[in-house]
Amino acid sequence: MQAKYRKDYKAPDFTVTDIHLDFQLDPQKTVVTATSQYQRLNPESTKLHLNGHSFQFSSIKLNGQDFNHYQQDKESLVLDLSSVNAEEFSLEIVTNLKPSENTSLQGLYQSGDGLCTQCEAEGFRQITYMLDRPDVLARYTTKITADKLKYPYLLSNGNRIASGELENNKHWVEWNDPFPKPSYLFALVAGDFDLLSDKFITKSGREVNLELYVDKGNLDRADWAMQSLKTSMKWDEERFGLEYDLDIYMIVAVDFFNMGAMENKGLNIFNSKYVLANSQTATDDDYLGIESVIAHEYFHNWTGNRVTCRDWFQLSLKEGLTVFRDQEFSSDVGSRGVNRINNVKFLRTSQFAEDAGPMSHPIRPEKVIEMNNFYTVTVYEKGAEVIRMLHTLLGEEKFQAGMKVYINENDGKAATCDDFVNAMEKASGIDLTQFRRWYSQSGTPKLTITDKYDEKNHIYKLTVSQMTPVTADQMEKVNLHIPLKIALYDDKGITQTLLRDGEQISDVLHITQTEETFEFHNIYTKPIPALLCDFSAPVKLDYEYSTSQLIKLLQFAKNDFVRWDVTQMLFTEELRRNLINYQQNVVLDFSPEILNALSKVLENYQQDPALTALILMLPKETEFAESFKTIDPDGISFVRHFMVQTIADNLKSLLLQIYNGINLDEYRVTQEDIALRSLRNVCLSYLAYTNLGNTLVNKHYSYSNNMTDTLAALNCATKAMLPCRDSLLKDFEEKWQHDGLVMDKWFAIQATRPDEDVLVQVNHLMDHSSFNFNNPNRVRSLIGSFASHNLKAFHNIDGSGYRFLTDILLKLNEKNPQVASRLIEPLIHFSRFSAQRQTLMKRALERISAVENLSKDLFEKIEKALQ
Ligand code: B3K
Ligand code: ZN
Repeated sequence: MQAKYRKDYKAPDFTVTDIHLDFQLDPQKTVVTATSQYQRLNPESTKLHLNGHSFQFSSIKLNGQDFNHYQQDKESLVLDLSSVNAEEFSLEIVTNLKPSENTSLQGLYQSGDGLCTQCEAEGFRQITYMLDRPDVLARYTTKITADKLKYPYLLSNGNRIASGELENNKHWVEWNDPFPKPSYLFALVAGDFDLLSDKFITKSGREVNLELYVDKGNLDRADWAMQSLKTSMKWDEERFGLEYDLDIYMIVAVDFFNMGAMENKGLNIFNSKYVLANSQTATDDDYLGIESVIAHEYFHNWTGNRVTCRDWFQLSLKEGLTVFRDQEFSSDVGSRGVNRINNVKFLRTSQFAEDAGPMSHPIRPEKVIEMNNFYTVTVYEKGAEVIRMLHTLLGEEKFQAGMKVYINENDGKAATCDDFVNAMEKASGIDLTQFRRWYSQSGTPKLTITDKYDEKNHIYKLTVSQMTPVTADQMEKVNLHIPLKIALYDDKGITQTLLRDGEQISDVLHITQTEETFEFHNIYTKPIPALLCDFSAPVKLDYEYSTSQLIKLLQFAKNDFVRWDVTQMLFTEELRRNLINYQQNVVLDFSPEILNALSKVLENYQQDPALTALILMLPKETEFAESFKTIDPDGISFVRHFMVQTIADNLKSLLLQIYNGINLDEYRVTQEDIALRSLRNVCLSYLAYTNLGNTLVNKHYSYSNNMTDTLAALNCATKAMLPCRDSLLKDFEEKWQHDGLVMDKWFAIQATRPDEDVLVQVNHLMDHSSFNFNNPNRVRSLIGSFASHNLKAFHNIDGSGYRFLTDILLKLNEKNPQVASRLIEPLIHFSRFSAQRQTLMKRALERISAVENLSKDLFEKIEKALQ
């Protein structure tokens, strides 16, 4: 299969300035007539390569005349224009589509009773032949005709400009989007919905109509999304000075969707998971997730739509930046510390693993077979970290000045990552030459730090060396420009001023060399260093902290992230030590100092309940696994369970006191209440393992007036295998079986049960009336949770987990390759498992790679893994 390389980019020979799309909608046969105005940009060029597949090609006309100088193959139509002299011409192309049979959920497809599109990255070419590349920007008008009863709403990008009634119960609506855009931002929706309308007045006084479309009967779950949209619009004006540009902004929630949401111009299409919420159906995390995805898609209007990407290798230009923007939004409207910790948790588990595995790539990839495989945690989350480092190096004011330059110089254009860094450099005057390497180098750098205290001269020295390990895609590594934010504390927890030769210096050290030493003067006692405050760079840290240093930082560090991070180090060390005990058949033990430190944190919970909850949460098995060269699933599971049990036994009375002391009657989605709920539920998650467990959890479930608490109880009952669990699971199922979105939570819990026979259960559940193999949300919650979050069962040494996933992947390869390609991830990371498991995993991959019609998506990953 053909790979594309970043270095081969060539500006297009032709472009489209205007396109008119006519859709005669029908789920069995939709007729699309695309009339486009083409311009020849390269006077030498006589061949026009159009992309297109998976439709029935009906006809083509050039300047209104039938045209037959073309060659057609599986994925394109190549027009021979040697006889066409004009620099501008029109093409009218007619295609026929079958949305009801399109299970790939790309292009035009059916979701429930409605029809919708997904065009990013290369889905537009499943609708008609087109120059389907992001650097071809055209003005779109779209006329949609359909049955009036089945499809009362006909939506597309931009403004509604005309509509009318036809015979046979049909009607039509025409849309015009005044902003030129690439084809990947095109969208169409047709269906019957409930509509929530609102308004937003922009800072310059323009009125914008906000329309949120949800399935009939779901209006009571739409308010939070609408509120989140308005908060996002206001925030973007205040923090980035960016105002919305059309008179209407629409969001449609659909049940069948491959990812979270899509930022189509003026018409966002969302996975209903990221729209629908009320206290009975959604957890606090769901609420926060919705707020951030609504914000993310809205922010794309400027970073993605008005300024788009020149080619798909530049994806992080819009995604890294927009993730950074949504993270900043969540931190401004919620808790900065909590957001930072959760983002780092995700980055460390998923992105670090990706960079250490067969799919390792820089945030701006060099080589791609299937573009959909590169919507990765590296491009998104590491991409956002790179933007965050720029923000740290420049400071808010210069960063915002850089944003202005970037937007002004690139508005209406397709830009590159270099354009962005150039704008930052121009506005700030800061040299970013070395920093640019973050865009082309993959892998997680490691900072090794040692220190020396010179008691006589009161000088403290930190020696920092950097090294990026070789990755699957790249043998040679160079030094990066890494901002390292530090703080020094004395033994009592007093922050030491950072001085050099009497002058105060920045707390951000610029690491640029293989090894360098930084001196701090006037330090009168040996300090305890807090390193990588706020996780100032996406790196691994190697500094030999003693347990007592870590405990002190946990007690007095000013930085929330640092307090959480040192606890992670303490937990990881405990696990590592005990894993050796386990493997050598020695009794396990838990350090009393750590238990003591944890109880102090709990005693002071009122200072910061949210942070207390995060500190107390033991890393998941999969999170622990991340710190091992060779992963022992059974050992990690055993030792982690021991740790939970020990904390529960030793801190029981304190946990119970806090649990009982937190009373929240009414359910409110406020930062304070979310924090208290999460702390109370963390307490419960330990108490579940004590003799009070069954009573407490049962009560927690029956008194709950919201999904957060209900789900917490269900989780505790399942993980601790309490006697009440079957009745709770049954009760939940009876109450929610009509609602797939809510049942996803139940499926995920079932898939991560600690029971030996969990795989039998999972297989069983695929026949459950709420399960639907064609719905990506269902597949991810049941099968994805099993493969990615049930470490022990998936990696069962009998190979049953691998065989199960393989069978599923073979089915999905044909139906929905994008979902298959996400699901295969745990299988391609075999190199960190024992030889016996590796053999089984490789065999599974070989079985998949042997099938006919292997999708590009799976081919690319399997090939890299087996290389
Ligand atoms: N831009 C879309 C993702 C498209 C994924 C295509 N496979 C959503 C987002 O990042 O906002
Ligand atoms: Zn995005």
